[in-house]
Amino acid sequence: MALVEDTADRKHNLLAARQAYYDRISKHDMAPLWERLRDLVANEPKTQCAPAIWRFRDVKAMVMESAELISAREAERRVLVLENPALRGQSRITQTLYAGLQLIMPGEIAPAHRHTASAIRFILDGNGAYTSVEGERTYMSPGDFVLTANWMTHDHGNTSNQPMIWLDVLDLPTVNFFESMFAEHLDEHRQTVRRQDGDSAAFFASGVLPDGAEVGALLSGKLSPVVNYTYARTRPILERLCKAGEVDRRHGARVRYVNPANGGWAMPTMGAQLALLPAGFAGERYRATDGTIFVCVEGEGATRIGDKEFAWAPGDVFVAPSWQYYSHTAGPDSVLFSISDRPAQEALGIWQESE
Ligand code: 1HN
Repeated sequence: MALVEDTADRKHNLLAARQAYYDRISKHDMAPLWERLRDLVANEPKTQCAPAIWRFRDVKAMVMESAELISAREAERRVLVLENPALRGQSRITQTLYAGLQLIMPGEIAPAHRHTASAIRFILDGNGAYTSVEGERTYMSPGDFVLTANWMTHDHGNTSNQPMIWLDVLDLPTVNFFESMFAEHLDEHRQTVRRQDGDSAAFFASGVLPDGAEVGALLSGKLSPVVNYTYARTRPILERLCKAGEVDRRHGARVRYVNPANGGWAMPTMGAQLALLPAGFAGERYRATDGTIFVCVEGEGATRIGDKEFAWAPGDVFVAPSWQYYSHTAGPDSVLFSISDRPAQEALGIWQESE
């Protein structure tokens, strides 16, 4: 009996001594690793991020309302940030990616600027607004995937008679994590247009190259030369994949957006894909370490993420956190766009997937 008390006593003294020691070393900006190790090195990814969905039919009216309160010019970019419900206040949809819904009204301009963060636009609604990227002005339609890479000057405008809404995804949390953000504004609101709409895709993603093109830079480049991967070009390829029987059990008939010169991801920090889930598709479960943002482009279906089920329809944006199982089912033929930080994780050698 006495022995047990003695042990408990000694344990108590030891804990008190440790705590006193921790307090002392803390004053010198040091901490005991052994108290932290479990949090620092988990046996498998423990995501801070929650699965979530933003349904277009619920949020469109709120996005439209913002036009009555602020102009695109005053806002610089009139965007409602999609904040992961578990990461509120951090302007992010996953730990590494920012996402937002941007509205540009007829006649409006979003002024020219550039920054070290890379951006993509994925068009949800409206037709005929443009973005200009490094001298190429591209008019955009739903399903178009548009790149604004690191340090490329970009401005947007809407010369159509309808509002346009698109999804922006930027690697802002990643760039800010590395504390490597720079940004600058152009004197002119609109940059000079030096190329025809579609030049970059025609010149660099068509199986021919302009004679005299600098192939070396293209091949080694981490960056695709293409500005707009239009839905009109990509969608029929999904149909062909289906007909060719190339339907993945988990992902459907899927393509990735690449740098056409070398087959690598279109950008170094973010990787995007487009998938056709044939009518009645019941996908097998899958998980990977890249938390992934999905957008429904066509059709309707549902995605089970962890123990939650999210029904989706066109324009809906949803997010599957790192290492959580997900599986898709589709009603009619359905198209899902997806984007994640996979290229960054692959470059660092830390990306993993499992069934
Ligand atoms: C940006 O440049 C755009 O160009 C959209 O449309 C959203 C969010 C944070 C920083 C820069 C755009 C942005 C952004």
